[in-house]
Amino acid sequence: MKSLLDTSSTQAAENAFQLRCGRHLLDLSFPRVMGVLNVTPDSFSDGGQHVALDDALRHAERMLAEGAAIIDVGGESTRPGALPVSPQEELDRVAPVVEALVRELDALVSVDTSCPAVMREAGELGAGMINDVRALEREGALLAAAGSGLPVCLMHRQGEPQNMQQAPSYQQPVEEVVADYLARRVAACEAAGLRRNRLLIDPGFGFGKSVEHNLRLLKYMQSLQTLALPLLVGMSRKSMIGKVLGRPVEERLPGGLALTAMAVERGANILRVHDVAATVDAVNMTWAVLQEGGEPPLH
Ligand code: 9MG
Repeated sequence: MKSLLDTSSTQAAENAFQLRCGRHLLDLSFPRVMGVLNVTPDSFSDGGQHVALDDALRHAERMLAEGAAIIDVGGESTRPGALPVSPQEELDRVAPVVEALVRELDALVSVDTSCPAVMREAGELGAGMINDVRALEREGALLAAAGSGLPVCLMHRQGEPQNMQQAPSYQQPVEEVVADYLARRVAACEAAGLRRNRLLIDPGFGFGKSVEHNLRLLKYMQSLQTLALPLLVGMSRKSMIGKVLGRPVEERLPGGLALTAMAVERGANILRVHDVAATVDAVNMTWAVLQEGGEPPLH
């Protein structure tokens, strides 16, 4: 008979909710917020504001104080129509910021990149995660990510930023994103030596999807749980909100919070957002309902 003092199974259950991210252990037993820090001159919703190192640090510090668990640093814009940058240019933008966030704030930093050279450098710089909107499809990315030792978020997209919103087309969006694409990328990662306990998945809202595709993916997002991997979603300020509500980018927060609540109810583990404080409140409120009260999580 199992002793009441034997906590091994409880610990195993708890560990299933923890993600090793370099020096950090990320607790995913409740939904976490990832703050967006773009270090590009052309990012769609905060373009050019946080390029200077000091500004980037202050902005990240504020997001952490507001409850962000992760800061996602990106040096190549992925907004529709964005042009690619060279690996060196991307490294020059990202590296000093990652280094400073780790050194000055001891932050858990995710690096938003598809570039193998940047992935290789990310671990060395002290980053804790790789966020790849191309799901490690670029040549050399699987090997680079595997060698970094970091967890990787694999995101679905159709097309490339330059053309992805021109005519997105699916027969069955949910099945094609989950079973046809993400499941295959997970298998490719495992074949390259990236174990499942280092993988997260993301349906890629807005990446080669019409408004109808996005709404359907969110409505049926529970389907992603069949892959039994942590689920990251990014809908903050995206055009799906603008198109449904007729709002410009700076007026999309209320719509985004509604989507956040629905995503949490459907099993999202990480919410990638620009507006951290408001999102933390929305997450905590939704979580309190799902838990039927109790303490809100300490973000
Ligand atoms: C970089 N980036 C922009 N949008 C994103 C989203 O929805 N998910 C992830 N993982 N990254 C994103």
